[in-house]
Amino acid sequence: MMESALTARDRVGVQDFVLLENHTSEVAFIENLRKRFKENLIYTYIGSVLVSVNPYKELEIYTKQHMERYRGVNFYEVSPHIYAVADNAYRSMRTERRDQCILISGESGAGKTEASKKVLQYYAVTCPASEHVQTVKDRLLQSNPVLEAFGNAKTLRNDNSSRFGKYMDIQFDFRKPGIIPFASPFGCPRWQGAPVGGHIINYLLEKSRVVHQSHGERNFHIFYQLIEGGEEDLLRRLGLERNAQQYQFLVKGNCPKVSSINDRNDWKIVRKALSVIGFTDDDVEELLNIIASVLHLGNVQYGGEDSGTSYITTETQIKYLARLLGVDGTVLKEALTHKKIIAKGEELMSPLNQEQAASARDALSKAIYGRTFTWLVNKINDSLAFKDDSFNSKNASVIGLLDIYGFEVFQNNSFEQFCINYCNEKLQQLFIELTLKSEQEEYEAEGITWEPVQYFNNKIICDLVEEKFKGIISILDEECLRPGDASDITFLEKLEDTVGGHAHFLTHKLADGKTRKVMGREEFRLIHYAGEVNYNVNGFLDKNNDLLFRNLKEAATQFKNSLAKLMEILMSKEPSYVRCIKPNDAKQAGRFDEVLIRHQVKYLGLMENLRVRRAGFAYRRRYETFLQRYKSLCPDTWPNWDGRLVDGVTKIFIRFPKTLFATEDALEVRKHSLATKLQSSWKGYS
Ligand code: AOV
Ligand code: MG
Repeated sequence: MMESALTARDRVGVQDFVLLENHTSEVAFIENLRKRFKENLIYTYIGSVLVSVNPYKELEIYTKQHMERYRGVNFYEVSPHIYAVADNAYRSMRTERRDQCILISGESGAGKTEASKKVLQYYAVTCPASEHVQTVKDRLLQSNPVLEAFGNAKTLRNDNSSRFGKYMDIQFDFRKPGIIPFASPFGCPRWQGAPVGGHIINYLLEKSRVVHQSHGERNFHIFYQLIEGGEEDLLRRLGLERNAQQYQFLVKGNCPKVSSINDRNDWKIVRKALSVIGFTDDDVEELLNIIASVLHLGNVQYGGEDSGTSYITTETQIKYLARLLGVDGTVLKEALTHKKIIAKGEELMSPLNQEQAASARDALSKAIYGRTFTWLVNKINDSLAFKDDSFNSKNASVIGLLDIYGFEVFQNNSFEQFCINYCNEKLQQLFIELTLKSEQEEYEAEGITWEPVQYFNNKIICDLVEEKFKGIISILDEECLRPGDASDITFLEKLEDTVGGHAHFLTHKLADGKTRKVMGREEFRLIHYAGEVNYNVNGFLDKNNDLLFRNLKEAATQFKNSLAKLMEILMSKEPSYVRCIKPNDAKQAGRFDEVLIRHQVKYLGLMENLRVRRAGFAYRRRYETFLQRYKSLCPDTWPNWDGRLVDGVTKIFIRFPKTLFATEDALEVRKHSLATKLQSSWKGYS
């Protein structure tokens, strides 16, 4: 029996929150999400923003047939999907030649990385291709397993957690043809709009994971993949045993195996991906030498003399290290037990005590791994670069894909979480700037009647972290550069003095001089847009120094600057948003934890987003742009125009997408009939 439209809606909810009857009710919003989640409908729109709930199970919605269904079809005509977002961005880029970006946000484990992979797969399958393009598509796709092997790890929040931020530009070819191909006198040449290259920018890899993992977490996947999957003779050459428990750097979290991860299989995938990307056997050997060296370094042990000097007790490790790194064993031993100092203009080697030597070893391991990761990204970029003299920024358009590490809170949060969460604040700020704030400002500027929507602007938190001279990062830099008794604790004291009264900052000290018992003495708390996090300042100075030294000239941290640059890149493009929601903390399919979800709906600003969207306009373009595209329709269309359309000062606003689709369809029909007419006249001619 046919289900009536009403009962179907009852069962599966509405596919765009804009259609909710009670659009101001959070209860109705969550109920709609729940209904859809239950039916495995994980995607729902708020206008053009895609809300996605992690299903924690494989769904049959990513097949080639699904991709075809979304190809070239208007956004609202098919059910919501990440492919629709991808296709829409692609078509906007193609028709308007405007750079796009797809911003994927949500907390750790919400499904950002998976979503970004789906977008890439969609382009790889549906975009035009030639032989060269196929290679690029393969390389773009294969860069994922490689970067994930070296940059992702199991955390308590996510078994495949990104421990670096990634922004990837996919470059599309829009060179004008020398001669228009005979076969398509009016369409584009075949290669137009084909992906021909790519470029990746990586942000702040969590290097501390190389030497330490919290309980229940692992080091980066690659170590386990190599040990589990590496061929016998390879392991022999690298001096490794097939047992992760043997390696100090792999046992800290007491979690060598993860049920959702097959390291041996993943090794094969990564090994193949490296070849596709263009790594030679020598490159791979070099890379693995370094990975093995890090493991050997972790097993270097020290003994201590009464005099306070240290010596190495593990000769075997030194033997392997010397061979793998191609350095002399004696030099290496000295480097691992001494530091270079300059006294009276002369370079001297000063001995380190046991503890200092162990931290020097750890610092070296982190540095080696960090540089290897940068080298890897550079190699991948080399292989993705489209090297053709006639190709330049004028005849290329790009779609940028942003997949960062999500907001995270652990029992113990350190400098890494501080950076990760700051990064998420910035992304949220961008969302606010570009959707809630600018959308409303635009209506105002265009003189359109408008009831303002209130929202929480997290700029206040961004400022607290990044403001010049009095922001947390500035204070941290200052302490790092201050000679003398600077320590993590003096940093905390400075914070108390400078930002102590800020509404989003707390320490154990209460204003009346009493102590806040629930907070440790080495902690500060930030009230982030997404929740409260206590950060332990232990190690903040050292970890920040690690970033600073490369960049002393600039006197602000590299991370802050690189994020500011990223924001600039994103602001210059037309954004599409994917807002990912994590349904439960147990990583389980079918569990809809309402409290957790409500919290995310709140802090992601989805209700405000919906309110602005409800009252807003789906489409707006400058008059010239609109006219340029649709002028051929004028005589036929204007008399039949039925959509709601509002005049602004410089732009045209269309409230309902349906109107635009009708216009687009009319344009297609017109193009088609013109083409048919001309083709028949060609035929007649020949
Ligand atoms: P994240 O990128 O948002 O977290 P992921 O994209 O890695 O989260 O997703 C976490 C896990 O959820 C994946 O490994 C999958 O098992 C599952 N998952 C996510 N999306 C889907 C989907 N569409 N279909 C099926 N399973 C999915 V982090 O990187 O930790 O912030 O830093
Ligand atoms: Mg991720």
